[in-house]
Parts: sequence; structure tokens; C-alpha cells
Amino acid sequence: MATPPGQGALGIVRLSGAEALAIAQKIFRTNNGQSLRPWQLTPGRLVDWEKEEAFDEATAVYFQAPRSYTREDMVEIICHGSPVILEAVVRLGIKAGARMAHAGEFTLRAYLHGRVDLLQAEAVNDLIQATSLRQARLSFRQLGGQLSGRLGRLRQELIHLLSQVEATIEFPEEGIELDRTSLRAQISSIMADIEKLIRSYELGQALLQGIKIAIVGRANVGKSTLFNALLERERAIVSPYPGTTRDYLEEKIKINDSIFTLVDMAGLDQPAHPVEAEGIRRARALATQANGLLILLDVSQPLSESDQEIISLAEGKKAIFVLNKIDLPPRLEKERLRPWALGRPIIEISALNGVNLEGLKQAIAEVFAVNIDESQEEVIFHWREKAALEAIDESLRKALFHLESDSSEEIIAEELRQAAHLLGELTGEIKSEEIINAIFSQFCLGK
Ligand SMILES: Nc1nc2c(ncn2[C@@H]2O[C@H](COP(=O)(O)OP(=O)(O)O)[C@@H](O)[C@H]2O)c(=O)[nH]1
Ligand SMILES: [Mg+2]
Repeated sequence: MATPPGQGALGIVRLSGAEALAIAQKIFRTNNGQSLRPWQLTPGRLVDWEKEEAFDEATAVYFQAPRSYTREDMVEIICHGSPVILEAVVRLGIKAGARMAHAGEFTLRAYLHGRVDLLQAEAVNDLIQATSLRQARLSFRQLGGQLSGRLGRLRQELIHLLSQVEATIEFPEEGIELDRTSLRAQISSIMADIEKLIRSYELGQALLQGIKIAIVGRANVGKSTLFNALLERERAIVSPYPGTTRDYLEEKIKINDSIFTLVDMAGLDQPAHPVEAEGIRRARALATQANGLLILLDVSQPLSESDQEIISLAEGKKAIFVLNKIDLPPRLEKERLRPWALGRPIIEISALNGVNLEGLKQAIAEVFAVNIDESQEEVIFHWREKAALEAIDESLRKALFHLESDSSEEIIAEELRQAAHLLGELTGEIKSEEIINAIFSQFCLGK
């Protein structure tokens, strides 16, 4: 079943393998009584062939091997999306000799038959789970083979370098000298490419998981009120009593097609209660981990020592200064804050009355969103890819070290061979059962 469980207008059941057409045609009868023709959407009905009872109107498409998603014969039956009908199709299909697909098995077969590599398979899953259109665009390019192509070329380069080193090992009598200077330059250039990709992981995570923004400030400055106002719902408890928020809350919001994870937490001032102390300890840790901070200050109060301490959390971080409660008589002037803000934007709002929330949202998008040239850059989204690239980088670093310390050619060759092998595993050119299992177990059924 390729559509989610539960009721829908339509549901899709897919079959793949040598028997796909025969099995499909037991359950699905075309209206014109002829066999399914490849790549045509054909109207018909579903029947329980044992009783010769029709139970739904449907359409079907036959994708003839090898021009199908899995490169095997495939049939997709599109019927009405009642769970009862879909279950009947699956049950009859199994009776006719099919079996249930495992999670990700269609894409696994596409991979095993060489239609996609592992990076493209991962992109399929990322598209299914896409959280923003920006991420979808990048995953779509990865599906098209952009990242695979780039890594494939790096691997070819490595193999070429390796063959040069091996030639000097195998034919010493021919007097081929290893050109260590040129080899060093070429390895360094490959490393620069690899390291650029490793750095893109942060952006990949930001796109996939959202950019984490912590709302920090003293108790009662209106953090939870702002959190709710930005989410446009009453998620956090708001009260006039300091110390109301003790644990933390995380929710995603989307601004201009970027996803942000907002974190509301305890006020960062002196605790009045041991539970508060723990909340404050966690809040500090969260503030340090966040990609950016909203430093919330209450304009109806003068700048306090606690405020100044909180402001110091912004050191080395992206931050916006937010002056809340502008509906009240001010005791903290924007100009007074400027020296503290060090050029960061200062936005005045009333979280309670919803004043200038739009201005704050635009500032959030401008300050925190990660900008890249999406048409040029490749981005990695997965820990697996990052870890593999780091291991490759490490091998190349060792190769460089051995080149510089006049080690034997064998040792240099070994590191280059290892790097090429890891690159092959990364794209899936070299098959590793462990990696394959880890990737496809994350897929949903029917894809
Ligand atoms: N006048 C005014 N009161 C606000 C504003 N934002 C929050 N408050 C009030 O300040 C108090 C503390 O708010 P809360 O969001 O719980 O603060 P937190 O402790 O920082 O999470 C509540 O009584 C809110 O209604 C605002 O913009 N103007
Ligand atoms: Mg609160």
C-alpha cells in the first residue's frame, strides 16, 4: 500500500516483481476485457476472483520492466481509499501469490537493480518527509544525482591518485618517482571539497529539523506569552507569577519557508525554589545549544543585573533583542540598550496585544535563516553521510601526513585506498549490508 493508513478519496496498492502483472490481473479486470497495456492508465474493476464478485471501480497502470521504479515489472492499482477495499486488494494479492513489502523495499530493489544509489534512495525518503519547500528542492536535486555525481568524481580522482602511487610501488625498476608535491596538492583539493560538504550538514539539519531559537529572559518578561503569540495558540502556561515555566517547551514555526524550532523555558534569574533551580540549569544549557537567541526584556522595568547576565549569553551567537510590553509606561529606552546590543537588531513589541509580531518574524527570518545558493551547493542531511565524510577526510589527512614525513608509498596507498572504499560505501557503489539495513529501515511501507 503506497497511501497512508486510514480513509482517503483514493488509495494505491503497488506490486513489483516478475509475477506483478499476472497477480494484478487476477484482482483487476479491465473494462475492455483486454490485458493491461504498459504505461497506460486503464479503467476497470476489482474482483474477488474466487466468487467472481466485483467490489470497486478502479484504474491500473502497468510499468513494464526495466522502465519502472524498481526496474522490475510493476503494477499500481488505484482504487477508492476505504481501508476495507484496500485491505481486500492486499489480501487477494497475497492469496494470488504476492507478499507484503518490507519498509522501503521498493526503493531497496531500485537500489539493488542499479536504478538509484544510496544517496538518491535517502533523498527519496527525505522528499517523503520534507518539512519545507527549500529542503524538498535540495533533496530533489540529490535524487537527480547531483551529490552522487560529485562524490563519484572525487572517488575517481582518488582511484587515479592511488594507481599512480601503486605504479611506483609495483615497478620500482622503471624508476618512476612519486611526484609528492603534485600528489599533496591533489589530495588537499579533494579534502577541501569533502570538508565543504561536512560543513553543509549544519544547514541540512537546520532545514530538516528547524533552526533552534531559544527565548531567554528574566521571569515574567513575557517569554511564554511571546512563544504562544508566535505559534498563534495557547501552548505554554502564562501567569503573572514568576517561575511558572519550569521545564521547557519546543514547537516548530515556519516563516518564509524556513522552519524554526522555538524553545520556551524558565526565566534566567535567581531561583526561589529547588525545582526552579533545575529549570534554570536546563534553560542555560538550552540557550547554549540553540542556533540563535531571542533576548527578551521588559520595557516597563529598568535594565537589571540579571538582564545583563542574560545578555552575555549572546556572545558569539546570532541574537535579536526584543523589548516587550511597549503597551506599558517605559522605564528602559531602546537607546539605552544599543551599546549592549552590539549592532544586533532591537525590536519593540507587545506580546500580549500582538503589536509588531510581524516585524519580529521578519527579523527572525533575516537573522537566523541559513542562506545558501541552492542552485550551486550540495547539502548533506544525514549523520551517516557526515560520519563517512569525516572518516574519509581523516584518511586523507593521514595520507598527507605520511607524504610529508617521507613514509613509504605503501602506507600512503593504504590511506588512499581506505578513503576510496569509504566513498564507495557512502554512495552505495560498494554494498554494505549494515548501511543498507540502517537506511531502508527508516522508510515507510510502500516506498
Ligand atoms: N502589559 C503586558 N503584559 C504582558 C505582555 N506580555 C506578557 N505580559 C504579562 O506578563 C506576565 C508574565 O508573562 P509570561 O509569558 O508568563 O512570562 P514568562 O515568565 O517570561 O514566561 C503575564 O501576566 C503576562 O500577561 C505585554 O506585552 N504587555
Ligand atoms: Mg513562562
